[in-house]
Amino acid sequence: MNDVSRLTSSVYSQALEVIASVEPRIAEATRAELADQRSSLKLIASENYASPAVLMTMGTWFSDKYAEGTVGHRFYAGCQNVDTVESLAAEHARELFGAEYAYVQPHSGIDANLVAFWSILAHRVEGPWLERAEKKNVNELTEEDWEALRKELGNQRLLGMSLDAGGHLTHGFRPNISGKMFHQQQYGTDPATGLLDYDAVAAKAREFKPLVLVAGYSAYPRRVDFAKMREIADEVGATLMVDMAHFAGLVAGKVFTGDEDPVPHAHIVTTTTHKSLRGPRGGMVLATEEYAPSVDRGCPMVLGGPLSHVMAAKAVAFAEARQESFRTYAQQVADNAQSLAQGFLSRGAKLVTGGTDNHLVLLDVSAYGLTGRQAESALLDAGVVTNRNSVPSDPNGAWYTSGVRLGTSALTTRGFGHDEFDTVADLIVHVLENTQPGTTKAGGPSKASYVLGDGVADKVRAASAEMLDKHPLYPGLELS
Ligand code: DSN
Repeated sequence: MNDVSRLTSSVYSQALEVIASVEPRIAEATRAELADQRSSLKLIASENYASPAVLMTMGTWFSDKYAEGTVGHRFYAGCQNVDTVESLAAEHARELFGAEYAYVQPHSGIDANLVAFWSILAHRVEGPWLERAEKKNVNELTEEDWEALRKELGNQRLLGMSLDAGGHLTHGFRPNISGKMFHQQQYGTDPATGLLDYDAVAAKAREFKPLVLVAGYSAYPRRVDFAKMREIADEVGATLMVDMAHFAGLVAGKVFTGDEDPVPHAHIVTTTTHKSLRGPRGGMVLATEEYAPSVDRGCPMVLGGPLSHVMAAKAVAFAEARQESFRTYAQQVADNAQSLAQGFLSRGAKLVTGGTDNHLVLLDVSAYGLTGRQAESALLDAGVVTNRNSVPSDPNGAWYTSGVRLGTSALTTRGFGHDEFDTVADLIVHVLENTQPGTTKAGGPSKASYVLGDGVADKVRAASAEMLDKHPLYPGLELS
Protein backbone atom coordinates (compact mmCIF):
# COMPACT_ATOMS: atom_id res chain seq x y z
CA MET A 1 0.00 0.00 0.00
CA ASN A 2 1.46 3.39 -0.94
CA ASP A 3 1.30 6.54 1.17
CA VAL A 4 -1.75 7.97 -0.59
CA SER A 5 -3.73 4.71 -0.21
CA ARG A 6 -2.74 4.47 3.46
CA LEU A 7 -3.83 8.05 4.10
CA THR A 8 -7.04 7.60 2.13
CA SER A 9 -7.88 4.42 4.05
CA SER A 10 -7.25 6.14 7.33
CA VAL A 11 -9.22 9.30 6.43
CA TYR A 12 -12.28 7.40 5.23
CA SER A 13 -12.24 4.86 8.06
CA GLN A 14 -12.14 7.64 10.61
CA ALA A 15 -14.71 9.75 8.76
CA LEU A 16 -17.12 6.79 8.77
CA GLU A 17 -16.62 6.39 12.50
CA VAL A 18 -17.52 10.06 13.01
CA ILE A 19 -20.61 9.67 10.80
CA ALA A 20 -21.61 6.44 12.56
CA SER A 21 -21.51 8.21 15.91
CA VAL A 22 -24.46 10.35 14.68
CA GLU A 23 -26.35 8.18 12.17
CA PRO A 24 -24.88 4.69 11.84
CA ARG A 25 -27.25 3.76 9.01
CA ILE A 26 -25.72 6.40 6.77
CA ALA A 27 -22.23 5.11 7.54
CA GLU A 28 -23.45 1.60 6.68
CA ALA A 29 -25.03 2.75 3.42
CA THR A 30 -21.78 4.51 2.52
CA ARG A 31 -19.79 1.31 3.11
CA ALA A 32 -22.36 -0.69 1.14
CA GLU A 33 -22.18 1.73 -1.78
CA LEU A 34 -18.42 1.28 -2.01
CA ALA A 35 -18.83 -2.49 -1.91
CA ASP A 36 -21.52 -2.39 -4.63
CA GLN A 37 -19.50 -0.08 -6.88
CA ARG A 38 -16.46 -2.29 -6.41
CA SER A 39 -18.27 -5.50 -7.30
CA SER A 40 -20.32 -4.45 -10.33
CA LEU A 41 -19.60 -3.57 -13.94
CA LYS A 42 -20.47 0.12 -14.05
CA LEU A 43 -21.42 0.90 -17.64
CA ILE A 44 -23.71 3.89 -17.16
CA ALA A 45 -22.38 6.30 -19.78
CA SER A 46 -22.86 9.35 -17.57
CA GLU A 47 -21.02 7.97 -14.53
CA ASN A 48 -17.39 7.67 -13.52
CA TYR A 49 -15.23 7.30 -10.39
CA ALA A 50 -13.83 10.59 -9.11
CA SER A 51 -10.43 10.48 -7.42
CA PRO A 52 -10.14 10.44 -3.60
CA ALA A 53 -8.71 13.99 -3.83
CA VAL A 54 -11.86 15.19 -5.61
CA LEU A 55 -14.16 13.30 -3.22
CA MET A 56 -12.39 14.55 -0.11
CA THR A 57 -12.46 18.15 -1.30
CA MET A 58 -16.26 18.00 -1.20
CA GLY A 59 -16.33 17.03 2.46
CA THR A 60 -15.21 20.30 4.05
CA TRP A 61 -16.52 23.42 5.75
CA PHE A 62 -16.70 25.25 2.42
CA SER A 63 -20.11 23.55 2.39
CA ASP A 64 -21.22 25.98 5.10
CA LYS A 65 -20.49 29.23 3.27
CA TYR A 66 -23.04 31.26 1.34
CA ALA A 67 -21.55 33.09 -1.65
CA GLU A 68 -24.28 34.33 -3.98
CA GLY A 69 -22.91 36.65 -6.62
CA THR A 70 -19.56 36.30 -8.35
CA VAL A 71 -15.89 36.65 -7.44
CA GLY A 72 -15.36 40.07 -5.81
CA HIS A 73 -19.07 40.89 -6.08
CA ARG A 74 -20.92 38.88 -3.44
CA PHE A 75 -24.18 39.37 -1.60
CA TYR A 76 -22.54 38.02 1.62
CA ALA A 77 -19.51 39.06 3.64
CA GLY A 78 -16.55 36.79 4.31
CA CYS A 79 -16.22 35.22 0.85
CA GLN A 80 -12.45 35.75 0.48
CA ASN A 81 -11.66 32.02 0.48
CA VAL A 82 -14.60 31.14 -1.76
CA ASP A 83 -13.27 33.78 -4.16
CA THR A 84 -9.94 31.94 -4.21
CA VAL A 85 -11.68 28.64 -4.90
CA GLU A 86 -14.00 29.95 -7.61
CA SER A 87 -11.19 31.89 -9.34
CA LEU A 88 -8.96 28.81 -9.38
CA ALA A 89 -11.69 26.54 -10.71
CA ALA A 90 -12.53 29.04 -13.46
CA GLU A 91 -8.85 29.55 -14.33
CA HIS A 92 -8.26 25.80 -14.64
CA ALA A 93 -11.41 25.45 -16.75
CA ARG A 94 -10.39 28.25 -19.12
CA GLU A 95 -6.93 26.76 -19.55
CA LEU A 96 -8.20 23.20 -19.92
CA PHE A 97 -10.74 24.04 -22.61
CA GLY A 98 -9.18 27.16 -24.16
CA ALA A 99 -12.33 29.10 -23.27
CA GLU A 100 -12.62 32.87 -23.02
CA TYR A 101 -14.80 32.64 -19.92
CA ALA A 102 -15.79 29.91 -17.45
CA TYR A 103 -18.67 29.94 -14.96
CA VAL A 104 -18.23 27.13 -12.44
CA GLN A 105 -21.27 27.69 -10.19
CA PRO A 106 -24.01 25.53 -11.77
CA HIS A 107 -25.06 22.66 -9.53
CA SER A 108 -25.84 20.29 -12.40
CA GLY A 109 -26.06 20.03 -16.17
CA ILE A 110 -29.70 21.07 -16.17
CA ASP A 111 -28.82 24.14 -14.10
CA ALA A 112 -26.00 24.95 -16.52
CA ASN A 113 -28.43 24.74 -19.43
CA LEU A 114 -30.92 27.00 -17.63
CA VAL A 115 -28.15 29.55 -17.06
CA ALA A 116 -27.26 29.33 -20.75
CA PHE A 117 -30.90 29.78 -21.85
CA TRP A 118 -31.36 32.72 -19.52
CA SER A 119 -28.08 34.30 -20.70
CA ILE A 120 -29.08 34.01 -24.33
CA LEU A 121 -32.50 35.51 -23.63
CA ALA A 122 -30.95 38.31 -21.55
CA HIS A 123 -28.26 39.08 -24.14
CA ARG A 124 -30.27 38.66 -27.32
CA VAL A 125 -33.78 39.65 -26.26
CA GLU A 126 -34.06 41.54 -22.97
CA GLY A 127 -31.06 43.82 -23.52
CA PRO A 128 -32.07 44.97 -27.03
CA TRP A 129 -35.72 45.29 -25.90
CA LEU A 130 -34.71 47.61 -23.05
CA GLU A 131 -32.63 49.66 -25.45
CA ARG A 132 -35.48 49.97 -27.93
CA ALA A 133 -37.79 51.00 -25.09
CA GLU A 134 -35.08 53.45 -23.98
CA LYS A 135 -34.98 51.95 -20.48
CA LYS A 136 -31.68 51.49 -18.70
CA ASN A 137 -32.82 48.51 -16.64
CA VAL A 138 -35.86 46.53 -15.58
CA ASN A 139 -36.45 48.75 -12.55
CA GLU A 140 -37.80 51.42 -14.89
CA LEU A 141 -40.52 49.20 -16.37
CA THR A 142 -44.22 49.89 -15.98
CA GLU A 143 -46.76 47.05 -15.73
CA GLU A 144 -47.49 47.50 -19.47
CA ASP A 145 -43.76 47.31 -20.22
CA TRP A 146 -43.50 44.09 -18.21
CA GLU A 147 -46.32 42.52 -20.13
CA ALA A 148 -44.70 43.43 -23.45
CA LEU A 149 -41.29 42.13 -22.31
CA ARG A 150 -42.80 38.85 -21.08
CA LYS A 151 -44.40 38.34 -24.49
CA GLU A 152 -41.09 38.96 -26.20
CA LEU A 153 -39.13 36.64 -23.86
CA GLY A 154 -41.78 33.94 -24.01
CA ASN A 155 -41.96 33.73 -27.79
CA GLN A 156 -38.43 32.77 -28.69
CA ARG A 157 -37.50 29.72 -30.73
CA LEU A 158 -35.20 26.86 -29.91
CA LEU A 159 -34.08 24.03 -32.21
CA GLY A 160 -32.45 21.03 -30.54
CA MET A 161 -31.86 17.33 -31.07
CA SER A 162 -34.85 15.15 -30.20
CA LEU A 163 -34.63 12.93 -27.14
CA ASP A 164 -35.09 9.67 -29.04
CA ALA A 165 -32.37 10.62 -31.53
CA GLY A 166 -29.94 11.07 -28.63
CA GLY A 167 -30.58 14.66 -27.47
CA HIS A 168 -31.28 15.59 -23.86
CA LEU A 169 -34.51 16.49 -22.09
CA THR A 170 -33.33 20.07 -21.78
CA HIS A 171 -32.83 20.45 -25.53
CA GLY A 172 -36.49 21.32 -26.09
CA PHE A 173 -38.24 18.05 -25.11
CA ARG A 174 -41.89 19.05 -24.66
CA PRO A 175 -42.38 17.81 -21.06
CA ASN A 176 -39.21 19.64 -19.94
CA ILE A 177 -39.23 23.36 -19.10
CA SER A 178 -37.07 23.98 -22.21
CA GLY A 179 -39.89 22.63 -24.36
CA LYS A 180 -42.38 24.91 -22.67
CA MET A 181 -40.46 28.18 -22.21
CA PHE A 182 -39.41 28.13 -25.87
CA HIS A 183 -41.38 27.71 -29.05
CA GLN A 184 -39.44 24.58 -29.98
CA GLN A 185 -38.70 22.29 -32.88
CA GLN A 186 -36.46 19.24 -32.88
CA TYR A 187 -34.08 17.72 -35.40
CA GLY A 188 -33.54 13.97 -35.55
CA THR A 189 -31.14 11.65 -37.29
CA ASP A 190 -31.25 9.98 -40.69
CA PRO A 191 -33.75 7.09 -40.37
CA ALA A 192 -31.58 4.81 -42.50
CA THR A 193 -28.23 5.38 -40.78
CA GLY A 194 -29.08 6.91 -37.40
CA LEU A 195 -26.51 9.61 -38.18
CA LEU A 196 -26.94 13.38 -37.95
CA ASP A 197 -27.89 14.85 -41.30
CA TYR A 198 -26.44 18.38 -41.32
CA ASP A 199 -28.33 19.34 -44.51
CA ALA A 200 -31.60 18.38 -42.83
CA VAL A 201 -30.65 20.40 -39.71
CA ALA A 202 -29.78 23.39 -41.92
CA ALA A 203 -33.07 23.11 -43.84
CA LYS A 204 -35.05 23.01 -40.60
CA ALA A 205 -33.10 25.97 -39.19
CA ARG A 206 -33.69 28.03 -42.34
CA GLU A 207 -37.40 27.41 -42.13
CA PHE A 208 -37.77 27.79 -38.34
CA LYS A 209 -35.20 30.54 -37.73
CA PRO A 210 -34.44 29.71 -34.08
CA LEU A 211 -32.89 32.12 -31.61
CA VAL A 212 -31.04 29.14 -30.08
CA LEU A 213 -29.57 26.17 -31.93
CA VAL A 214 -28.64 23.45 -29.43
CA ALA A 215 -26.05 20.83 -30.36
CA GLY A 216 -24.75 18.03 -28.19
CA TYR A 217 -26.30 14.82 -26.92
CA SER A 218 -26.64 12.32 -24.14
CA ALA A 219 -27.14 9.14 -26.18
CA TYR A 220 -25.78 9.75 -29.70
CA PRO A 221 -22.80 7.42 -30.22
CA ARG A 222 -21.01 9.60 -32.78
CA ARG A 223 -18.93 12.75 -33.03
CA VAL A 224 -20.48 16.04 -34.10
CA ASP A 225 -19.01 18.57 -36.53
CA PHE A 226 -19.45 21.78 -34.52
CA ALA A 227 -17.97 23.96 -37.29
CA LYS A 228 -20.91 22.89 -39.46
CA MET A 229 -23.37 23.56 -36.65
CA ARG A 230 -21.90 27.06 -36.24
CA GLU A 231 -22.25 27.71 -39.98
CA ILE A 232 -25.92 26.77 -39.70
CA ALA A 233 -26.37 29.00 -36.64
CA ASP A 234 -24.67 31.94 -38.34
CA GLU A 235 -26.72 31.58 -41.48
CA VAL A 236 -30.00 31.90 -39.55
CA GLY A 237 -28.79 34.33 -36.87
CA ALA A 238 -29.00 31.78 -34.04
CA THR A 239 -26.84 31.49 -30.94
CA LEU A 240 -25.04 28.13 -30.99
CA MET A 241 -25.21 26.43 -27.61
CA VAL A 242 -23.41 23.11 -27.23
CA ASP A 243 -24.15 20.75 -24.36
CA MET A 244 -20.97 18.71 -24.05
CA ALA A 245 -21.89 17.08 -20.74
CA HIS A 246 -21.25 13.58 -22.03
CA PHE A 247 -18.04 14.15 -23.93
CA ALA A 248 -16.34 16.95 -21.97
CA GLY A 249 -13.63 14.49 -20.93
CA LEU A 250 -12.90 13.69 -24.57
CA VAL A 251 -12.61 17.41 -25.31
CA ALA A 252 -10.39 18.02 -22.27
CA GLY A 253 -8.28 14.99 -23.19
CA LYS A 254 -7.87 16.23 -26.81
CA VAL A 255 -9.57 13.22 -28.36
CA PHE A 256 -12.02 15.67 -29.93
CA THR A 257 -10.10 18.49 -31.59
CA GLY A 258 -10.64 20.87 -34.53
CA ASP A 259 -14.21 20.81 -35.78
CA GLU A 260 -15.14 18.22 -33.11
CA ASP A 261 -14.13 20.53 -30.25
CA PRO A 262 -17.19 22.71 -29.50
CA VAL A 263 -15.35 25.44 -27.60
CA PRO A 264 -13.89 27.39 -30.57
CA HIS A 265 -17.18 27.15 -32.47
CA ALA A 266 -20.01 27.69 -29.99
CA HIS A 267 -21.13 30.93 -28.37
CA ILE A 268 -21.93 29.01 -25.18
CA VAL A 269 -20.89 25.53 -24.08
CA THR A 270 -22.46 23.80 -21.10
CA THR A 271 -21.34 20.66 -19.34
CA THR A 272 -21.54 18.54 -16.27
CA THR A 273 -18.28 17.92 -14.47
CA HIS A 274 -18.76 14.32 -13.33
CA LYS A 275 -19.20 12.24 -16.47
CA SER A 276 -16.23 11.59 -18.80
CA LEU A 277 -14.56 14.64 -17.17
CA ARG A 278 -14.36 12.64 -13.92
CA GLY A 279 -14.89 15.47 -11.45
CA PRO A 280 -17.44 16.11 -8.71
CA ARG A 281 -21.14 16.13 -9.52
CA GLY A 282 -21.88 19.58 -10.89
CA GLY A 283 -22.19 21.80 -13.93
CA MET A 284 -20.32 24.54 -15.76
CA VAL A 285 -20.83 27.08 -18.52
CA LEU A 286 -18.08 28.20 -20.91
CA ALA A 287 -18.76 31.26 -23.02
CA THR A 288 -17.31 33.84 -25.34
CA GLU A 289 -16.58 37.28 -23.90
CA GLU A 290 -19.75 38.49 -25.62
CA TYR A 291 -21.98 36.25 -23.49
CA ALA A 292 -19.87 36.38 -20.31
CA PRO A 293 -21.68 39.29 -18.62
CA SER A 294 -25.08 37.61 -18.89
CA VAL A 295 -23.74 34.16 -17.88
CA ASP A 296 -22.07 35.77 -14.88
CA ARG A 297 -25.49 36.74 -13.55
CA GLY A 298 -26.54 33.07 -13.30
CA CYS A 299 -26.70 33.31 -9.51
CA PRO A 300 -29.05 34.55 -8.14
CA MET A 301 -30.97 35.01 -11.45
CA VAL A 302 -31.40 31.29 -12.08
CA LEU A 303 -29.29 29.44 -9.50
CA GLY A 304 -29.31 29.21 -5.74
CA GLY A 305 -26.11 29.93 -3.83
CA PRO A 306 -23.05 28.24 -5.32
CA LEU A 307 -21.83 25.05 -3.62
CA SER A 308 -18.39 26.28 -2.63
CA HIS A 309 -17.16 22.82 -1.60
CA VAL A 310 -18.10 21.48 -5.02
CA MET A 311 -16.43 24.42 -6.81
CA ALA A 312 -13.29 23.53 -4.84
CA ALA A 313 -13.57 19.93 -6.02
CA LYS A 314 -14.07 21.15 -9.60
CA ALA A 315 -10.75 23.02 -9.30
CA VAL A 316 -9.04 19.81 -8.14
CA ALA A 317 -10.62 17.74 -10.92
CA PHE A 318 -9.69 20.29 -13.59
CA ALA A 319 -6.11 20.31 -12.28
CA GLU A 320 -6.13 16.51 -12.70
CA ALA A 321 -7.56 16.80 -16.20
CA ARG A 322 -4.75 19.16 -17.19
CA GLN A 323 -2.20 16.42 -16.57
CA GLU A 324 -0.82 14.38 -19.47
CA SER A 325 -2.20 11.20 -17.90
CA PHE A 326 -5.75 12.47 -18.48
CA ARG A 327 -5.12 12.56 -22.23
CA THR A 328 -4.04 8.94 -22.11
CA TYR A 329 -7.17 8.15 -20.13
CA ALA A 330 -9.48 9.97 -22.55
CA GLN A 331 -7.97 8.21 -25.57
CA GLN A 332 -8.40 4.88 -23.79
CA VAL A 333 -12.08 5.68 -23.13
CA ALA A 334 -12.61 6.14 -26.88
CA ASP A 335 -10.51 3.08 -27.78
CA ASN A 336 -12.43 0.97 -25.29
CA ALA A 337 -15.75 2.09 -26.78
CA GLN A 338 -14.47 0.75 -30.12
CA SER A 339 -13.61 -2.57 -28.47
CA LEU A 340 -17.02 -2.75 -26.83
CA ALA A 341 -18.81 -1.95 -30.11
CA GLN A 342 -16.76 -4.48 -32.06
CA GLY A 343 -17.41 -7.04 -29.33
CA PHE A 344 -21.15 -6.57 -29.79
CA LEU A 345 -21.09 -6.49 -33.58
CA SER A 346 -18.98 -9.64 -33.81
CA ARG A 347 -21.64 -11.40 -31.68
CA GLY A 348 -24.50 -10.28 -33.93
CA ALA A 349 -25.85 -7.47 -31.73
CA LYS A 350 -27.54 -4.43 -33.26
CA LEU A 351 -26.07 -1.00 -32.45
CA VAL A 352 -27.71 2.32 -33.28
CA THR A 353 -25.62 3.90 -36.09
CA GLY A 354 -23.77 0.59 -36.46
CA GLY A 355 -21.00 1.52 -34.02
CA THR A 356 -19.47 4.40 -32.09
CA ASP A 357 -16.73 6.96 -32.27
CA ASN A 358 -17.12 8.48 -28.82
CA HIS A 359 -17.45 6.95 -25.33
CA LEU A 360 -20.82 5.22 -25.66
CA VAL A 361 -22.74 2.60 -27.56
CA LEU A 362 -26.50 2.31 -27.88
CA LEU A 363 -27.59 -1.30 -28.04
CA ASP A 364 -30.95 -2.00 -29.67
CA VAL A 365 -32.33 -4.81 -27.53
CA SER A 366 -35.51 -5.29 -29.58
CA ALA A 367 -33.42 -7.78 -31.56
CA TYR A 368 -33.59 -10.03 -28.43
CA GLY A 369 -37.34 -9.54 -28.11
CA LEU A 370 -36.84 -7.34 -25.02
CA THR A 371 -37.65 -3.80 -23.99
CA GLY A 372 -34.87 -1.63 -22.61
CA ARG A 373 -36.46 -1.92 -19.19
CA GLN A 374 -36.37 -5.73 -19.24
CA ALA A 375 -32.79 -5.75 -20.50
CA GLU A 376 -31.65 -3.19 -17.90
CA SER A 377 -33.22 -5.24 -15.08
CA ALA A 378 -31.84 -8.60 -16.25
CA LEU A 379 -28.37 -7.09 -16.63
CA LEU A 380 -28.57 -5.61 -13.12
CA ASP A 381 -29.41 -9.06 -11.73
CA ALA A 382 -26.11 -10.19 -13.26
CA GLY A 383 -24.17 -7.26 -11.74
CA VAL A 384 -24.02 -5.21 -14.96
CA VAL A 385 -25.19 -1.65 -14.26
CA THR A 386 -26.58 0.14 -17.33
CA ASN A 387 -29.50 2.38 -18.16
CA ARG A 388 -32.29 1.86 -20.62
CA ASN A 389 -32.54 4.45 -23.34
CA SER A 390 -34.78 5.26 -26.30
CA VAL A 391 -33.59 4.45 -29.79
CA PRO A 392 -34.61 6.70 -32.73
CA SER A 393 -38.40 6.57 -33.30
CA ASP A 394 -38.68 4.20 -30.35
CA PRO A 395 -41.99 2.27 -30.39
CA ASN A 396 -41.69 1.72 -26.61
CA GLY A 397 -41.41 5.40 -25.64
CA ALA A 398 -39.06 6.97 -23.11
CA TRP A 399 -40.09 4.80 -20.12
CA TYR A 400 -39.82 1.23 -21.41
CA THR A 401 -37.57 2.02 -24.41
CA SER A 402 -35.96 -0.40 -26.87
CA GLY A 403 -32.33 0.35 -26.07
CA VAL A 404 -29.64 0.11 -23.45
CA ARG A 405 -26.93 2.79 -23.30
CA LEU A 406 -23.43 1.74 -22.28
CA GLY A 407 -20.37 3.90 -21.68
CA THR A 408 -16.72 3.16 -21.10
CA SER A 409 -15.63 6.10 -18.89
CA ALA A 410 -15.96 4.40 -15.50
CA LEU A 411 -14.42 1.00 -16.22
CA THR A 412 -11.60 2.70 -18.12
CA THR A 413 -10.83 4.57 -14.89
CA ARG A 414 -10.47 1.15 -13.23
CA GLY A 415 -7.99 0.12 -15.93
CA PHE A 416 -10.15 -2.02 -18.21
CA GLY A 417 -8.74 -2.35 -21.75
CA HIS A 418 -9.56 -4.01 -25.06
CA ASP A 419 -9.79 -7.62 -23.85
CA GLU A 420 -11.94 -6.79 -20.85
CA PHE A 421 -14.39 -4.77 -22.94
CA ASP A 422 -14.63 -7.62 -25.43
CA THR A 423 -15.50 -9.91 -22.51
CA VAL A 424 -18.02 -7.33 -21.23
CA ALA A 425 -19.77 -7.46 -24.63
CA ASP A 426 -19.76 -11.26 -24.45
CA LEU A 427 -21.30 -11.29 -20.96
CA ILE A 428 -24.01 -8.79 -21.91
CA VAL A 429 -24.96 -10.74 -25.04
CA HIS A 430 -25.06 -13.91 -22.91
CA VAL A 431 -27.52 -12.27 -20.49
CA LEU A 432 -29.73 -10.89 -23.27
CA GLU A 433 -29.80 -14.15 -25.21
CA ASN A 434 -30.91 -15.90 -22.03
CA THR A 435 -33.63 -13.48 -20.98
CA GLN A 436 -37.26 -13.99 -21.97
CA PRO A 437 -39.96 -11.32 -21.77
CA GLY A 438 -42.43 -12.02 -18.96
CA THR A 439 -46.18 -11.69 -18.84
CA THR A 440 -48.55 -9.36 -17.01
CA LYS A 441 -50.78 -10.60 -14.19
CA ALA A 442 -53.56 -10.88 -16.77
CA GLY A 443 -51.33 -13.13 -18.88
CA GLY A 444 -50.56 -10.62 -21.67
CA PRO A 445 -47.09 -9.58 -22.85
CA SER A 446 -45.28 -7.41 -20.31
CA LYS A 447 -42.83 -4.61 -21.10
CA ALA A 448 -41.31 -4.77 -17.62
CA SER A 449 -41.17 -8.32 -16.28
CA TYR A 450 -38.68 -10.86 -17.57
CA VAL A 451 -37.30 -14.29 -16.86
CA LEU A 452 -33.55 -14.71 -16.65
CA GLY A 453 -32.22 -18.18 -17.39
CA ASP A 454 -31.02 -20.37 -14.51
CA GLY A 455 -27.41 -19.84 -13.53
CA VAL A 456 -26.85 -16.95 -15.96
CA ALA A 457 -26.47 -14.27 -13.29
CA ASP A 458 -24.01 -16.37 -11.26
CA LYS A 459 -21.91 -17.18 -14.31
CA VAL A 460 -21.72 -13.50 -15.36
CA ARG A 461 -20.98 -12.32 -11.83
CA ALA A 462 -18.13 -14.82 -11.52
CA ALA A 463 -16.60 -13.79 -14.86
CA SER A 464 -16.97 -10.10 -13.93
CA ALA A 465 -15.38 -10.65 -10.52
CA GLU A 466 -12.22 -11.99 -12.16
CA MET A 467 -11.83 -8.79 -14.18
CA LEU A 468 -12.89 -6.47 -11.36
CA ASP A 469 -10.42 -8.08 -8.96
CA LYS A 470 -7.62 -7.44 -11.45
CA HIS A 471 -8.63 -3.77 -11.66
CA PRO A 472 -9.69 -2.75 -8.14
CA LEU A 473 -11.62 0.44 -7.51
CA TYR A 474 -9.57 2.78 -5.30
CA PRO A 475 -6.68 0.31 -5.01
CA GLY A 476 -5.32 0.13 -1.50
CA LEU A 477 -8.35 1.75 0.07
CA GLU A 478 -9.31 -0.50 2.98
CA LEU A 479 -11.97 0.51 5.44
CA SER A 480 -11.43 -0.64 9.01
N1 DSN B 1 -28.43 11.97 -16.38
C1 DSN B 1 -27.62 12.30 -17.49
C2 DSN B 1 -27.36 11.13 -18.37
O1 DSN B 1 -27.45 10.02 -17.87
O2 DSN B 1 -27.05 11.29 -19.53
C3 DSN B 1 -28.21 13.41 -18.26
O3 DSN B 1 -29.30 13.96 -17.62
